[in-house]
Amino acid sequence: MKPDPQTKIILDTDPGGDDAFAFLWLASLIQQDLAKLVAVTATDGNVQASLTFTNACKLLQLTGLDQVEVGRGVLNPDQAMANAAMIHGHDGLGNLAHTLPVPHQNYQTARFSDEILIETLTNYPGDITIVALGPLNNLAAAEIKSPGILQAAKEIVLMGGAFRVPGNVTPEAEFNIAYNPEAAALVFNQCQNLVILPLDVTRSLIFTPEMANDISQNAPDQPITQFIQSLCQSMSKASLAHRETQGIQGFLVHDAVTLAYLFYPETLQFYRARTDVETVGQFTRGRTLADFRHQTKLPANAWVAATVDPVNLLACLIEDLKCLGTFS
Ligand SMILES: [Ca+2]
Repeated sequence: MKPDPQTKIILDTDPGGDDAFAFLWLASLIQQDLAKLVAVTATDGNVQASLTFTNACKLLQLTGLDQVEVGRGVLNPDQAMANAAMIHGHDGLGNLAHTLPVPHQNYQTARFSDEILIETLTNYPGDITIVALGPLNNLAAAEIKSPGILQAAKEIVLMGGAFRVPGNVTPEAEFNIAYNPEAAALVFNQCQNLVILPLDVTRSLIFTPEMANDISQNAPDQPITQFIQSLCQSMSKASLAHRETQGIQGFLVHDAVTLAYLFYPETLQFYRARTDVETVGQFTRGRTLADFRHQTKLPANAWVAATVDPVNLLACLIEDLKCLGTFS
């Protein structure tokens, strides 16, 4: 099933190595007229807000989408959780950001991401899909300023949480939720239009250097394919060092799974549930929960991905990234 070609997407992102792969996948789908990118709302997360803004601008420039507005991330008031530069490099893009084109957008003069979210959702109620790839600082800020605004989104498709598997930054919590649990809890509590792609499904999405080679072979000299190769090498090294891939050379393209849901839904299976975020536990802060009890409970607010077909999902990603190489 192909989505409505008029599907309008806001990408809320903290690039981020795996964000970059989601970005490139979306760029390919846009070039194939399957999606429209309305705005990018950068968010504080993997690295600080100024860097995620610049990285988002650079990725847009790389893919010929630099006319799209980029918002600057609302800062996370709680700085207790370290960012993820140990995985994504000090620049957020595997220390490769300097190899990408210099953006024309300016962080200091950019609008804040929550402002863009509020304006766009107000102008297109029921028509915007938010694809959220980082901590939910911007979404929560928009909801606080304009209560009810997030329900105006068609869907909020987010990568985050760990329901029946361990976390990745604490024994119980996944990074995007743990970085700002209060923001995540607010979004979970105010919305019934959530689609959650947790670690439960992303842990088996290992993108390997062989896959990068496969994508590159038809256009090895293109900046995009060279970036894919280099980023894969850099991320794989960090991921192996942090034992994220069961000893396999490669890295987890967590964020890309959001696009699989939107464009290749046959690669995933979901359950409908009431979900919540723990905000106070000494050991469980940032944990995500689904209520599986067979009794009266609060209404469901989310579809949660439970299983994935990683071979088919990665094959779809690879085929679309090959198209991107030939477009550039
Ligand atoms: Ca991310």
